[in-house]
Amino acid sequence: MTLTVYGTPISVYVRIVRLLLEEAGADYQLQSVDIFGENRSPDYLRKNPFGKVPTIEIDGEFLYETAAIVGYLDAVFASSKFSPAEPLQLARMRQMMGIVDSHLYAPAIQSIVIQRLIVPSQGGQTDENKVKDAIAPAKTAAEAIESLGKFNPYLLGSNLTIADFYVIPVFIYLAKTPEFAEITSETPKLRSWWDSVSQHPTVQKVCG
Ligand SMILES: N[C@@H](CCC(=O)N[C@@H](CS)C(=O)NCC(=O)O)C(=O)O
Repeated sequence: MTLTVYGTPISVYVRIVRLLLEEAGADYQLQSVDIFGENRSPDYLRKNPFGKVPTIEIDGEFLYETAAIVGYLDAVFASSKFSPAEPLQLARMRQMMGIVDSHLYAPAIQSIVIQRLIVPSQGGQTDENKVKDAIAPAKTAAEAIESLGKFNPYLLGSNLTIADFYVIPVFIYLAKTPEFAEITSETPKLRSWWDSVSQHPTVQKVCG
């Protein structure tokens, strides 16, 4: 079985997939596709018509959308050990993935991280209004995850799950911004989860 992950190692969603693959000890290659134009090339759009990374190729089949990718890879490479067997906890995992997709990624990454870290690094000026407006929705998402989680020691209990893989790459970037303190001010369990998982060797390897 030959597995290729197309994308850039700086992408949150590529990191979600790679965290699972590294934890599973799976053999794969990362084929660079940047998000500054290469992802809109005709060649890449044939693999993923939305121009998003990641896409994976497995024995000639292409698969995109991270939730579908990680579900597939977990089954094939890890005997589904990163998905809870108990139905409600499985639903909680998918709920957290949905919260990241629909309520955390946009304010945390597309607004706060882009404005605080990327724009200034390219000589631009942070749009403070964009940052300010993004704090409340990101805080709501963090508080929702806190209220749904078990935190002993991972989000859904004693085993790492795909829910952890979804939140970690967002927090890696968000924790570098001053807004992280406010966003997590009411989520002490999420903060101590973060203090612990951020030191994990796989997290350092994939997201460091
Ligand atoms: N729904 C997609 C989202 C993936 C996504 O947003 N990837 C970002 C990088 S983290 C991307 O490709 N951005 C490039 C662009 O939007 O042009 C998934 O779950 O895979």
